[in-house]
Amino acid sequence: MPRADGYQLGDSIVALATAAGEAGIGVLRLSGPRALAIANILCGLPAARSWRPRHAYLRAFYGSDGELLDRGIALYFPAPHSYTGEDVVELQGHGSPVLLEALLAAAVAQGARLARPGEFTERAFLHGRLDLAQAEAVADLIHARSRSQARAALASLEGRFSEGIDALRQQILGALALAEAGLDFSEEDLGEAHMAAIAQQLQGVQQQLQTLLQQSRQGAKLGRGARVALLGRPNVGKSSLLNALAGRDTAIITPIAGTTRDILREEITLNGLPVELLDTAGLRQSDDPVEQEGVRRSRALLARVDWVLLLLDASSGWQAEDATILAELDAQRCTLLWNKVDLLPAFCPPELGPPSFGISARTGAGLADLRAHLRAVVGGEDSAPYLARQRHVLALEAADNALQEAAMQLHAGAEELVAQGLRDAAAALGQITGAVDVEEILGEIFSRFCIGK
Ligand SMILES: Nc1nc2c(ncn2[C@@H]2O[C@H](COP(=O)(O)OP(=O)(O)OP(=O)(O)O)[C@@H](O)[C@H]2O)c(=O)[nH]1
Ligand SMILES: [Mg+2]
Repeated sequence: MPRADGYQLGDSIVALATAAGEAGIGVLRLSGPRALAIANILCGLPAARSWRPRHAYLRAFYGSDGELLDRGIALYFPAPHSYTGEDVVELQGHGSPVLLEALLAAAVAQGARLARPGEFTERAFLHGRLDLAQAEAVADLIHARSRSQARAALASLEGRFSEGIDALRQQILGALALAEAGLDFSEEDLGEAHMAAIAQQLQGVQQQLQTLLQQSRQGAKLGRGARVALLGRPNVGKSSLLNALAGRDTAIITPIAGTTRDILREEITLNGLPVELLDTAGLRQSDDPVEQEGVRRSRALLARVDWVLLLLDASSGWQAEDATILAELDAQRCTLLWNKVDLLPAFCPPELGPPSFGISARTGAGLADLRAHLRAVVGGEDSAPYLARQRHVLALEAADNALQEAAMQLHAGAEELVAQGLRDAAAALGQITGAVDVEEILGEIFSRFCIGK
């Protein structure tokens, strides 16, 4: 199956499956029709030697010049019972980058091609070992930054998401068959009983799709994490709060207004939910072109965040500039934080609309409550039943639109268009698992994997 980018399923590919750097062991993985022949040569054996499947051999590993490189464990997984669905050999040696590079070079000298990122998993998909959503879950599991993400990615890898999609797609195809059967009698109108049967099925799938859509939105949010911006006048303590929440001195803090010019990022985890915190330049009128650019960037950021923490200075109270900033924000997606409460004997936040907290970035007062609040507003209370991607959410939305269209056309009695709507919905769902032609998106999906997976 040659592809424009030179992809050849018949190639035997090789990569280091373990991360670069020194470690206890390092694993070289070979996949393809010549995997075993190449492994035999690397182990100093005749190329045609057969191996017991899934048996751990202790073998010597030789470099391309025939020099002994290492001694380690060798495993053979014959097709189709392997990760890729092809013949796979794993050589597990000492985790020395020097040795592993030499072993890799020896495999290439014997005709193996260096695997592209994600190519092992791409082959697993092409051989039907995994569907596309499961293949994506492999990468998501590897890249998980929290236990919740890892748990949800594993659920997707185990097929929880794909099963839901497949079941729904089958039902839509069932409704389509019914609608198409009606088309054969185009002389008469669809019988009323027939119409009612289609309507009932359609209603059922629409309901199930809503559940899947809501769950996958949750899953996509867990996957990418939430993005939260710290905004406010200069000197109110935005950078101090970033450092306090992140637990390290990322941002420079000074008593000089206008210290932060660029957007600074820190990732924190709120009860399993990764949150990207963004510290911004204080919003004010300035003649300094560098600060002006910082202010412009702070404002531009607003469209791309899930939530805004508007910082206020409790010691100076509500100011006209604060009101100006608040007016620019979506009051449904922001929280008011009265910082520096340590400077006051007592503090009770005034009622201004959005939720308000008194905090001190300096002493840490109120930060535990703030974390719990933020977790609730940006992440919801529950973790997602599986991990999903924006691509999946968009496909489900497209399927939802197509089903609505089908329902409308059914109402109007346009059978031909009912069938078309159902066909479109099934195709949109098929894109998620790769059940329909997805050739053009494969490169994009697998290029984001690490090499060796
Ligand atoms: N007493 C007290 N001082 C604070 C607190 N948080 C910040 N400060 C002080 O306020 C000053 C400004 O803090 P920054 O964190 O740099 O403020 P900022 O909002 O990032 O300022 P710009 O980057 O200039 O917009 C520094 O002198 C901090 O030490 C707090 O909770 N209590
Ligand atoms: Mg700052």
